[in-house]
Amino acid sequence: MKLTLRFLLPLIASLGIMAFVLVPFVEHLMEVWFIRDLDIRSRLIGRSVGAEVQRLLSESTDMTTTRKKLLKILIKATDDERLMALEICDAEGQSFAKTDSFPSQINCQSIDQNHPFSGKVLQLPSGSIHFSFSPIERILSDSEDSQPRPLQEFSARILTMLPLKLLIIHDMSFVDRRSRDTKIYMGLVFLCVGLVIAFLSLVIARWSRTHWIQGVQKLLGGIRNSDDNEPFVPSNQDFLPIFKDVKALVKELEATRQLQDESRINWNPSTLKEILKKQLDGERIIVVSNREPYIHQNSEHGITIQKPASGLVTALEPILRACSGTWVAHGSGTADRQVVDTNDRVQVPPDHPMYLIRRIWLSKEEEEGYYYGFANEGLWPLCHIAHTRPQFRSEDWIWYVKANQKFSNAVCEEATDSAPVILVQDYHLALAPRLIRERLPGATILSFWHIPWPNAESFGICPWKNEILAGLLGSSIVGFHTQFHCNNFMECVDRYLEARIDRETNTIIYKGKATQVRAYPISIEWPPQVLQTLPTAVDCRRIVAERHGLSEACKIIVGIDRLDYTKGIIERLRAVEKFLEKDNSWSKKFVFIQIGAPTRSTIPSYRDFALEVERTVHHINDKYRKDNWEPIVYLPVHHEVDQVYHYLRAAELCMVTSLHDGMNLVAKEYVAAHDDERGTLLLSIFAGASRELTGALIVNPYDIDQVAEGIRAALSMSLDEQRERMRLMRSLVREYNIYRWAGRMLLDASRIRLHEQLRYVKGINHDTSPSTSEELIEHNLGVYSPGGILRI
Ligand code: GDG
Repeated sequence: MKLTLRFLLPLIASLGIMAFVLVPFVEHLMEVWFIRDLDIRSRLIGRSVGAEVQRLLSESTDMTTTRKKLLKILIKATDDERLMALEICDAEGQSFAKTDSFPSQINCQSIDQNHPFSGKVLQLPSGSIHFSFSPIERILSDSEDSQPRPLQEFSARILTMLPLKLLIIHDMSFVDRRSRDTKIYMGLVFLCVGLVIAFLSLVIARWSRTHWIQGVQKLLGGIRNSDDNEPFVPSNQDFLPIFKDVKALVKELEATRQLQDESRINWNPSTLKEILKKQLDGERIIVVSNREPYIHQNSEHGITIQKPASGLVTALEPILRACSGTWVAHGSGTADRQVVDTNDRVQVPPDHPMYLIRRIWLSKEEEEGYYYGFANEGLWPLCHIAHTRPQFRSEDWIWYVKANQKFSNAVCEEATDSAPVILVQDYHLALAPRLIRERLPGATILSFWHIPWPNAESFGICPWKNEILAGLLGSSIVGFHTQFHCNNFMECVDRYLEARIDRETNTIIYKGKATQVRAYPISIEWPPQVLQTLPTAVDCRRIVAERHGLSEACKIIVGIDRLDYTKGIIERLRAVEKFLEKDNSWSKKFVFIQIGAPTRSTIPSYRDFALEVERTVHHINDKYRKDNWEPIVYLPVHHEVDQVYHYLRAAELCMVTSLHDGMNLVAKEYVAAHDDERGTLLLSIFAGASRELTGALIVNPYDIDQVAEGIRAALSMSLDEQRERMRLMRSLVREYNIYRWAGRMLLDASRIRLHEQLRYVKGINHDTSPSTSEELIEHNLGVYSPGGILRI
């Protein structure tokens, strides 16, 4: 119905307007024609009546008889339907003879002497009339072709009257009638033509619409069912102009739907692979980090492979195994150079290769300045605010810049196309996103900052704060573990850079490029691969107890960390001391095993810290040693992953007391290790994990009494309560696993890519900074809002 009206109304309106303009025009034209006709007619009448009048005059001598005869001629002539009246005037303008019907408003004086025959139209009360005159000058003989008679043969009176004039009045009421009829006919013609055109247009429109709908349906179906191997090309050329737009939109909608289904997705390696393949048009990703996932070391047994103690490696390695690709990292092992190919690449995992490591070689000076210096003596304490003073040296900064350049170059070399997906990891590579962006403008760069981000005042200490911020803003997305860190980052950008910040969508526009700032709480793989070959919790407990000579009743507490001053190891030891101090009846009934994986040991603050830990352990053990029982077992050596899990699985309590920690994966690993649903987690409120693992006993590590009380509560906790807490935490880690972490980032990245494609299709200039709110929204298109609504 709407379609019909859409066609009918404009047609009727335009035809109405045409009729309104054309009818008066046609009317005028017809009037002109009629007047011309009447002029010609008047001339003919003038001639024929004039001839008769002349003949009569030529024969007559008597005035009265002549007048009577003349009148007869006039009356006979007006017998015509349209000829209304006639009058003969003499040379002096006196009426000589006229018919009765001659209108009183006109007389012999009304004649325009100069224009005989050209009629005038006059409006009289009785209707319109056509008025003209014809001169009767010549005196003819009997026959038409004979010579005029000499004037002296006529009576003197008649001679004085010459030349006579014949006034001719035509009735024009028939013109009005015709005009009225014309109007009606024209109206009817317009109506009929209008109806015919409307009908035809409607039929054509309906046919075109059906044709288009079928075409678009085919297009959508074709795009949806196509894949990379069989790309869809529309057969109908009509759809080529919108093909790209529709393709991009279909993908965008699919991505949105996928996102809305995110909560229902069972996140595992295949879902991640699927996302990469379907949403990002590829299966390979490039990860770049300082730390490598496999370190080849020379040992007395030949070349051995070590998995480093690193949260970043723990998190990222399953992603690379799932997706394949290349991991660009510093080759830090003593045998690393021996195992790479000519392109510095090696396939890993060694027993079942799934992806490549591309190794970067750093000189001693580079490593000192970039890694130990700027990254770990500067940025690490700066971001952790753990009361260790950051050291910023300009020599270190220069090495940091050079090393970032080196890593970025390698990334660009590893890219197989112009728009790769690149995951830049951590604070060692803050400048890399911008350096990569300069060489690969089409890349999707996801940077993840694994450690906390401080507030603007604290960050302001860094002499190169602007460079660090600008470097990170080369990314498409910058991720942190918590929204709190995102806010701090945006606050810093606001304070130190000239950038536009849209807080509603957490987007920063810097130098014309949009960077989204999002919270992606990191996690671990579920279930951890290592558990497949791990003994049961009971067996692990037995093995650990045997190894350390513990009785069956002795409860095991573990702490597993890199030997880092941010992990709160000293505070943890003091809490154990306090626990015993408060209630010595626990003596010999528990043991606290602390694994301290050596880390950054060339840095003085780390060396001092390791010594302090050792001293504290000795002090407490000396204080509470009983028989051959010591409350603390300190293992300051690197352990293999399965060994780490043996301890986690064996423990009744795991202590994570970080003074400040981005997330802390040990807490999640402890939960994952306990499929027996036993055990308790004591967790620092300053670790990002405390936001998620609400089943843990949350403590302030600076409050030693509180932590000691936490130990007591955990060791006395009923099995039911342990189970309840553990179930809660396990379901969370299961659902929010590392595949979900990466998947969410990749989905966001895919939306950004689609958005970029749409902007490209729409012809929006990429290099201009959005200045209006509409442009800002354009930039933000593709941002997922928590309600699952895509902003377009
Ligand atoms: C950063 C952030 C964030 C420990 N000792 C050994 C060993 N480990 C493993 C653990 C765990 C990992 O190292 C440590 O992870 P964390 O998360 O505790 O911490 P960071 O290394 O500081 O990592 C942190 C993380 O990045 C991820 O984003 O959570 O906040 O600081 O997996 O099991 N592994 C081996 N031997 C050991 O002796 N093999």
